[in-house]
Amino acid sequence: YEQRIRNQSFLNKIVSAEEASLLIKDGMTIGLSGFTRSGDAKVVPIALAERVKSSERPFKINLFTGASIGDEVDGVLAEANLIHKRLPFQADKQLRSKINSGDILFIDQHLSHTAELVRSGYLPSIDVAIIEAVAITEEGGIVPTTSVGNSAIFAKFAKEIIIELNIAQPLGLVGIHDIYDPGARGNRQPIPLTRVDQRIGTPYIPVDPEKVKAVVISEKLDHTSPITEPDMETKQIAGHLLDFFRHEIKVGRLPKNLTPLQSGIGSVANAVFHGFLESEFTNLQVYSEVLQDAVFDLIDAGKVSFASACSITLSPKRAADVIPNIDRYKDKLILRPQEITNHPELIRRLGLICMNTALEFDIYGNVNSTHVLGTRMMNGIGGSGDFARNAMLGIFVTPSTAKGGAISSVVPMVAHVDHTEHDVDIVVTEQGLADLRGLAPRERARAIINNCVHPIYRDALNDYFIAACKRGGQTPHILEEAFSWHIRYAKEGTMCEKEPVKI
Ligand code: 0RQ
Repeated sequence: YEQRIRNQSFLNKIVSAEEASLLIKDGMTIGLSGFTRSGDAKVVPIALAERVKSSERPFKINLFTGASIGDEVDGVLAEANLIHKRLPFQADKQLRSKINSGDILFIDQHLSHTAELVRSGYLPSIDVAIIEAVAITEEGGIVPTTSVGNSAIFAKFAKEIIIELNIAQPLGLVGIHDIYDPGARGNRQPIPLTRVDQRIGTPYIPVDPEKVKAVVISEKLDHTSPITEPDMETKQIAGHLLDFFRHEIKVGRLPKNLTPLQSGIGSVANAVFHGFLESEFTNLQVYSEVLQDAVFDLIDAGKVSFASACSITLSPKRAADVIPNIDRYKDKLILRPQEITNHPELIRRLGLICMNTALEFDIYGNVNSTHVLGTRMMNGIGGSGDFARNAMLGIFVTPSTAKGGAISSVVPMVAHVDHTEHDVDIVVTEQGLADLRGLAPRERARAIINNCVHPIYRDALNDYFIAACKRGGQTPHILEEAFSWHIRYAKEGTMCEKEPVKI
């Protein structure tokens, strides 16, 4: 392992995953590497689950990560009832179900906030950080694999560290990371990043070697899922957005190569980036959290000149091509801590165009990204709030209906608010785009009803708005009817007043 462990003192810390898992005790708070199923610490948490499942004694941990991690850890730990409290984001079926039944406590957190909360001591202190690494430097620094997430802050504040040295990940990843710690608040200086392609830190996570109690050799790759190919609806959404960008260039509000782009994850977000492939846009830059397949397609096509993010999350097919050949992308890529990728100061300074996905939005432009029917957690707010609030253009996209037309994604009032009307500039569905900038609430409602609502719901929403305006108010509503669409869906399985529809 000499090529990967470049500090001799770490060689005699090598132990099995089972042995390392013994460092984790009941009641501890554990910080894991991993961001959107990428660079996850895996073998030690899996060994922990195996060990604890077969024991009679109750065992619970608090589990902190960068964002979602693979089902093999989140799902298994949730099923084995090992998680007391989880933060800041998740996307696992088992875990979601236990969160919604109240068996697991979940803090749904802006992804840039976790590091600040750890640093300030507002969260339980981290007992053990488990970090996946591709190498350990001469100084004893940790070189992460395909994500940085919260690993640097966990390693800094953890009492003990376990390194999962993943020898299946290529050494070509060394040099791709840029780790910068803004330090404690009170005496903090501006973050010296003014360009997407700028390096401001070290290519490894500095750690106190004394805190590293175990090094576990791993060959387990992340469990990613295939990306849903763009369909008619998502292509239409991308089309509306590209036309909007063309218009903004024409009137002189955006440069020809736009400003740096951020996009959320999922099928809609990927399709939007895909839309750039067949477009005239070139020399684009990406300053995002996650780089999905489409960003690498855009780099290959010469359309994206540089991409900065905190994780690379690819479909298995694309990963098999990109990761072993990561050297090819090295001069076009930087991976940073999520505190830096999602930092309000940098998002504002760089003038980002931020595109995230809504579950639903209302006639005034308030967005719900997280709570189905206002109560049941889907995944979490993730970085969407960090970006939307501070973006130059805060854009939310969603198909106009869900569940075959039984749900309208545009409703009188959202049943949970993640992004208030003040943070939302543009909303887009396959029906069209509403530019809300400079509009008062009553104007916003007109723009949204005219452009974004599916025809089967348009008249009903229009009727609601007209009746609400008769009651008056800065933001007119009929409070006793505001959630009637959600209530109807819960009772009758459709929001539609007429015959149940199937689109
Ligand atoms: O469920 O598959 O069971 O039918 O929600 O919807 O259309 O497949 O879209 O995969 O892009 O996910 C908002 C959840 C969208 C995601 C959300 C149902 C729909 C389907 C998924 P089924 P789609 P996507 C970067 C930024 C918040 C975090 C974020 C998300 C399922 O994008 O979690 O932006 N975003 N982070 O049927 C009830 C509605 C619905 C609905 C859709 N109004 N009511 N169900 N669905 N609309 C990433 C990070 O920060 C890490």
